[in-house]
Amino acid sequence: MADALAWTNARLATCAPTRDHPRAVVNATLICADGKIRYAGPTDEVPREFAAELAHAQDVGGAWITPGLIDCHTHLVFGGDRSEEFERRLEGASYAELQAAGGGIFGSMTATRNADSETLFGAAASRLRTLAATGVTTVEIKSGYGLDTATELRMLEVNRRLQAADNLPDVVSTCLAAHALPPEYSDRRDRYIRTLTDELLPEVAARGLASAVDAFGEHIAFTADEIERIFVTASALGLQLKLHADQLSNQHGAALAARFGALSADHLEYTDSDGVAAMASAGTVAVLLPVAFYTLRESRVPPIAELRRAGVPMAVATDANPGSAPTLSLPLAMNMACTLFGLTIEEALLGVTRNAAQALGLQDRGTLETGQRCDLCIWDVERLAQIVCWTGHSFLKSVVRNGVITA
Ligand code: DI6
Ligand code: FE
Repeated sequence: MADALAWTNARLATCAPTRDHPRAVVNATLICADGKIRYAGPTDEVPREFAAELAHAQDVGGAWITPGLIDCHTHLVFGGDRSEEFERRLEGASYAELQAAGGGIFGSMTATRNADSETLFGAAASRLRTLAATGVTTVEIKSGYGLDTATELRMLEVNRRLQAADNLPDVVSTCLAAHALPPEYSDRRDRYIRTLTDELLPEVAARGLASAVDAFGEHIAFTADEIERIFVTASALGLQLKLHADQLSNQHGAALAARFGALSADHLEYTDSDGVAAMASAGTVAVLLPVAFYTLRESRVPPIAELRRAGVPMAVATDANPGSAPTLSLPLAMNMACTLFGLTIEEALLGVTRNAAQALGLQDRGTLETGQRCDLCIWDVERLAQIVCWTGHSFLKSVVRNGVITA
């Protein structure tokens, strides 16, 4: 078989949903060709057609193989730096106060508007490489620091260049122009929403610059009515939906996202039982962002037990951004999801693989199953919990993206 790669004497965390197959396969072999997984299962059941591949398979000495990690919520394209706000928060200022004083998202907005595309691209590519070194093979990137038509489009064009670049994780692009009301519209809220629905979103859809539209539903951002208008337009344009929901207060964002059939509702610290029930019936994924919770020293955790009981799929992401989640490590987010939110190791792993793929509407990745894209990580660990338990150390032995060994 052309371009075949094979690993044997492995342990597989398949992350597959099938009941009749154990999620962990020991004494396993994984064979990929033409960028796709051709076989992932017990070595003694490898079909005869793969005899040649098996003969040349690399013995990984019992190492664990997981799907390539998927970071399904980031804000990686931005100008400037907000470490000064970090210092202000150490002195007691709150995130909302900093934003009210023209900082927060507005600080990044000014720096992003003032940065040229080359600078934005170079900085984002460098951040993507750092994320990739933690095992990430797919990354979602939101716009949302332009907050005017020209700069939002420019951010999404940077996403497009990142998608086309070699040697970077696969990029999924989301339009988050409804991230905050820009100062020049402070007394014209309706006008800003109309700019999005009548001007920006149609152009984003026509040019295929994003596959989804996101919004920040919060007292410091947009109301439910405003988000509804954006969602109605985005849906009609064939774009998928996501929502920053109930992060700082209960705005009934989870229920709103579910009502529109959104792929995911993200944050969810203040989501109530009705929100959880609505997400469960709509199949909306709960994206947990514990690094933002940690950075802002929040005290209220998302309703994990209820989400679990209702069977809502839970994903875990970095929320990588210069303000509320300055990190470029997805394993750190997994660690915090366990330590701060009480997820199990298996939930954290499913949260950055199968459930993260679902949060992005991607069906071709997130599990180690025949026919899936060959995105995988090989970990030099005895137990998967080691990956999550340790911070600041990488157990990665190798990363394969789209059938190509990248690390
Ligand atoms: N919630 C977040 O966690 C990010 N956006 C949002 O609506 C933070 C964005 C930032 O602080 O720059
Ligand atoms: Fe975010």
